[in-house]
Amino acid sequence: MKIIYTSLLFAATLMACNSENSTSQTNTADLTSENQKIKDSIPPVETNKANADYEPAFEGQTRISGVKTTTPFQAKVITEDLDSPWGAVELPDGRLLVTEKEGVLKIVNIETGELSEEITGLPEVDDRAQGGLLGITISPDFENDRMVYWTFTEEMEEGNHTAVAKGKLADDEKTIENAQVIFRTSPTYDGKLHYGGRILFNQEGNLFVSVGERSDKETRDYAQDLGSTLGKIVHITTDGKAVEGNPFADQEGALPEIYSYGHRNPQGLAFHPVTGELWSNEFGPRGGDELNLIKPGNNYGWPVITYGIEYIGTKIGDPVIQQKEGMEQPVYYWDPVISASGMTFYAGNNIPEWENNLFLAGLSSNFITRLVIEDNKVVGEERLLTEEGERFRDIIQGENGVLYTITDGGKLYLITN
Ligand SMILES: [Ca+2]
Repeated sequence: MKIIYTSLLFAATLMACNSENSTSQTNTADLTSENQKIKDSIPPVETNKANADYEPAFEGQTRISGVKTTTPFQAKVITEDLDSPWGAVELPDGRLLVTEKEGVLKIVNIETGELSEEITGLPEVDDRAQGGLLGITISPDFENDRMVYWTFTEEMEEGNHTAVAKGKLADDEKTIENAQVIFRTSPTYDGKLHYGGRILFNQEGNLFVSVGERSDKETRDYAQDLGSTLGKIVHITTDGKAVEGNPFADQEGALPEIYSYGHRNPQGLAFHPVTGELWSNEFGPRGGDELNLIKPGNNYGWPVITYGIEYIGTKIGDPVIQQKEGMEQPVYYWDPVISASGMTFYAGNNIPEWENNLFLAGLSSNFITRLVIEDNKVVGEERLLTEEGERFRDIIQGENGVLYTITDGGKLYLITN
């Protein structure tokens, strides 16, 4: 009886296989799902135990299948002489303008690896702990106006805050002329952590700036307070004014510069090359780093909902919840954290396999995370440059299709095929 049953089962399985084979040879949809299966066969890159026992809100929100780059590529060290570089932007001639945390701005010649002298004329920065000279970008019309925009920690009598400044790079490239602070986040607070600090132009010529909530328990709730710009992504003009049409412009008691809120320490900002949508990553608590798709007026939940726990091990929130109506779920989260700072989408031609993938520079994780994103969902994750042992601080794409990444240890890498 048992033998007959097994044979029947075998025959049935054989038939099922045959019918599957016959359709998959002619049906492209099946071929796509075959490719998907191959992709799925790589286990998730994260194998360490999670800090929290929380369930994701949807399948694939964390620990997605691994992917592996098949195109050969190289990571070449251009210089190792930078001093705690924090942000980088490419100039029209291919050189990089780089901030150093202690308050120094320099130009790196990619061909020779040579660093310029310090560019003077920037306001003083408070570079204690996580503060300093932070993110940088240039005017979309830089070739004509030579304008540079940056964020930094500005010291005041009662504490400090993240500020945005602008100035003109002199023709001799030795100074920033007429540097002026155009925007100050509020309130000022006497602390040394969570400044956010990335800055990015959109196509309309306005700025997005990521701002942290200053970390301490007494400042955390500002992330939910529309009367403060802490724990926010702000959207301002090149004069530091609220962009017309910002989501809270007409709401009484709300600051008009706010674009999205409920953030902890958001840093990476990048526009998707195809959809044009704004994405951000933020440092979460222990086990709660997030990737978010940023939409105007949305609440990203901190400190009400989170997938992480306190660094001392206690749970966060009263009640302890990970989902709430009216609060956005992260597209993806990491537990344990990857502590990513800068990020960029790849829209170059050098490595077609990477087209529209997201690259995040990881600090304590010591690697670059590559995410494959389809229909606003993460479908694959890879870790790159793991053997370098560096704290990766920022990653940008050059016009010529290469990636550049800078490290706390002072290195600048060029990544290409
Ligand atoms: Ca969140």
